[in-house]
Amino acid sequence: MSNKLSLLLLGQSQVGKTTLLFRMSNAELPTSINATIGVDFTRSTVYVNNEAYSVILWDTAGQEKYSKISKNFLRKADGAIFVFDVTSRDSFDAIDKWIESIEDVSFERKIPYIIIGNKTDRPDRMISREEGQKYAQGKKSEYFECSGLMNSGDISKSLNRIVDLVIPTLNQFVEPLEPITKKDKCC
Ligand SMILES: Nc1nc2c(ncn2[C@@H]2O[C@H](COP(=O)(O)OP(=O)(O)OP(=O)(O)O)[C@@H](O)[C@H]2O)c(=O)[nH]1
Ligand SMILES: [Mg+2]
Repeated sequence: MSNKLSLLLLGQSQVGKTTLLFRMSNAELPTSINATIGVDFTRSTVYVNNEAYSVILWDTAGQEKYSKISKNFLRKADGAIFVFDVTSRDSFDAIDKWIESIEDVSFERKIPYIIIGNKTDRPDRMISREEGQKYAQGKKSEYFECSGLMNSGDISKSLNRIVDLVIPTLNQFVEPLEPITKKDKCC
């Protein structure tokens, strides 16, 4: 089995995806981060049961004008991380739309995903942990919280978990479409 996998980070602009990516790859956080243009990537190594997995983390742009590009990358991803900002209800509501996109492509194969509420360091929180958890449960998914800025909370735990969920789905056998036989033809 291959020990390589790719994960996609999706969510509204400014929720902190790029910041989380720096943290997940243990890279030093730059003093300022520009809005992502198109799609970018970084690498990380995750250990599951003492086995090393080489992970490519695809960072997408949250800005609406890039949403088509971001969604297209779902086809190439083994798993997804949906991020929202716990101080922005708008960004929380937007998660639904991103999840729908994964459902659009998942007829081809199953793409596991998790949900992260970011910016827990901020005092002006709008979405409680309970609300995030309840939402994730409703989607049969799992919820994590963190602060990318402070490098605190569930950052590595969430990365480990999504890798864990993806491993059994790697090298999934996709049923070939049945060839049309004479029998199937109506006339
Ligand atoms: N307070 C706080 N600010 C954060 C946190 N994470 C990111 N930010 C800030 O939020 C802003 C946006 O962060 P980015 O990581 O660029 O957000 P993004 O989701 O990649 O945005 P796009 O590339 O436009 O989609 C930056 O000013 C970050 O410093 C956090 O955990 N807490
Ligand atoms: Mg970004």
